[in-house]
Amino acid sequence: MKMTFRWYGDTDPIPLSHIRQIPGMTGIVSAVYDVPVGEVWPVATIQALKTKIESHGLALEVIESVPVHEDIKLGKPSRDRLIDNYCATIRNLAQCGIKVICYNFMPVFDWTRTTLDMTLPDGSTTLAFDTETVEKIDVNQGISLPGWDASYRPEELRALLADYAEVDEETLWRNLEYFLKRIIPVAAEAGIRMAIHPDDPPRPIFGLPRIVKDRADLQRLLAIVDHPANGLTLCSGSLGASCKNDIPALVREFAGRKRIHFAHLRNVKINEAGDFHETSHRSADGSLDMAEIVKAYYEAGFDGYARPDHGRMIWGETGKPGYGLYDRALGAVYLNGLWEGVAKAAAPEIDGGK
Ligand code: DNO
Ligand code: MN
Repeated sequence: MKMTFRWYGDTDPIPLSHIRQIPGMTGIVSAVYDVPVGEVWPVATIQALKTKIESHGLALEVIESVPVHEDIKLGKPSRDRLIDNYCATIRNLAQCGIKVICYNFMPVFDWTRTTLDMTLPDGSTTLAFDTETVEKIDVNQGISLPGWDASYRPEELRALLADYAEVDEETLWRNLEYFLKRIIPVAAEAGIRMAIHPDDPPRPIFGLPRIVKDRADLQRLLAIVDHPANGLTLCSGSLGASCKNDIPALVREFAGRKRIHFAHLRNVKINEAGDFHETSHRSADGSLDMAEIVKAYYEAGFDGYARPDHGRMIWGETGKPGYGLYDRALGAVYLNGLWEGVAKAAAPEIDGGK
């Protein structure tokens, strides 16, 4: 398992020199942020990002994310040009030594939360989702939830939601299939592994379809193009927001089939109403058994990339909610500790089970 850390580029308040000091940190997960969605990422821009990261002794082998244009998800005629561009970006990334591309196929919104700063008993703050709050929102009146307002103007959002009125789950599957059949051969030839991130939370919201939310969806997705280049980002916190998903079992199955290329490791505290909040990574603090999850990866022979995904805001830190330095650093070290424990128990003769 190669531990990595997400970094948002030059505007990220966390310096690479600090990330490098996290024990066991091997690389950065990042993206090109100044190219509009749907356009091609130039080699020179990717190379400059990589050179900067490498100058801090860290690797850049995973991209999160290359966003998928809404017209592709909607199946609009413009998708062919946009998919050509996506393929060009895949080739350019491969040329710069990238190995894994994370992406998602969630209509309109990426992860959805109702608050970005719920206070936990210890005074830290965290991201949370309250089902009732979301159910009360009338999308036609406009949506006001934290983190969203920046992405779309109200009239743009209304137009986009109107376009999606025609897209049910099966249509979205067909559009995903069309996309995968075009991009996976290109990725396979370039030596890139595509890794879809599951929907977060793993259920439809605001009447928008969500199709990457449970075991059956993951199986269906992998079968569309049955090749290692068509793989998964297994996000424990996203899938784990549904009590129906058994995360260690999913890891055993899909890492066993060598189809997990990127592990997002984080914990969530869930209830049966579907509400949840993110917690520290420690098993005792949330609903997921992180030790069992890490053990499942170890036993499946996982040698891909992992990251602590989100963290709480602690020690007075400010910045992008979920993406502070301290709690993610603690998470990374805790997860590496779990790995070392499992590895040593399995093979005590190998130093630290490395
Ligand atoms: C949530 C995060 C996501 C993720 C994107 C990937 O768990 O990991 O924001 O980065 O959905 O496309
Ligand atoms: Mn994730």
